[in-house]
Amino acid sequence: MKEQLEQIRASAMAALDQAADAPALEALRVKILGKKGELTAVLKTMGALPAEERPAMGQMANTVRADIEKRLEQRRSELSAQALQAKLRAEAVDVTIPGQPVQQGHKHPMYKALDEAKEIFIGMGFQILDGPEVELAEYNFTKLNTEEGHPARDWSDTFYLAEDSSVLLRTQTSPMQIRAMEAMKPPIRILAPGRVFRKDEVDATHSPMFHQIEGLVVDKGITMADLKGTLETLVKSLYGEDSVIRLRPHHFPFTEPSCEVDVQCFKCHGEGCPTCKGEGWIELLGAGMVHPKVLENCGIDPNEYSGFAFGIGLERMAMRRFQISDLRLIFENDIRFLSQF
Ligand code: 2NM
Repeated sequence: MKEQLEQIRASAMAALDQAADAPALEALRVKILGKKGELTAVLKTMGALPAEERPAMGQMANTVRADIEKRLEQRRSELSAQALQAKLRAEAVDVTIPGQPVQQGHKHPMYKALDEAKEIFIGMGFQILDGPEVELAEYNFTKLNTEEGHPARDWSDTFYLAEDSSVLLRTQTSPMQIRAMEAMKPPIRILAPGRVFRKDEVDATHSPMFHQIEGLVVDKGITMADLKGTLETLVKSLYGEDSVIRLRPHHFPFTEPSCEVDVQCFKCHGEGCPTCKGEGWIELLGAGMVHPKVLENCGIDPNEYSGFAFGIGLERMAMRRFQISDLRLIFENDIRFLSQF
């Protein structure tokens, strides 16, 4: 029996040294130390030994088991260390390999122009507002003193979303001004930039979707002089301190009096040239004193308060700012064009 135990120990040690991985180790443990294992089988024959030999054999069997278990544990940690090393080698990342250069974009020229305008108005204490593009005719027209039957409300000019013409894509950003006047108490100084929609055919100066920046100031004692000073500040910041503007009488339903604002041609300084089409002046925007009816429609007493408002086409502003000749270039998003700005 002693030889048998020695034999089991020797072959177990050799087999454990050979084992290549954790499953192989486990199979060996079952084969040698398990309930039906080699060592257990030998122990079962102990009963056949003379009584005086049993303690020594029992002790030896325990030593053999302990030796095998110790070796088993050693191999287990050796193999798991090896496995970890192999995994680390396999998953190694070479952090010294140069990266792929990232193609960096930049702001669209129209949004550069918008950001410039926003900064100028924020500097004058205006708040920037955002509003819905799908509007009620009530806000887009009626409250803006443009009653039913007015030609601006015609189906041929406006994208209506309801058969009864009550819901539409806003044709101007002024409905946002109405919402602001209803919600805020004067003094009000707001700027509402955003998309507007009109049934226009696409050409070099028209698009069914374009952007407007509308501004509104309402307070006690606001006059046309405030309007002119504010717009002069805008134009001088955009086109230079020596810029000259003029106000021409005009008509809008929501302002009275109304005007159009021109800037003296920055190329020819009023002489007349191709840039200003020989006029000497370039049309910039529409503006006026908010109509008393519009103030009233928003719950503001026109005897106590007055205000001015203006609207600028953002695309046209960007085209002038960056000398872009065709409106379609703004919307085509051709990288070869956009990367120039
Ligand atoms: C323009 C021209 C003139 C305008 C008026 C208002 C409001 F809501 F206060 F009545 N908002 N915007 C206005 C006035 C817009 O765009 C060419």
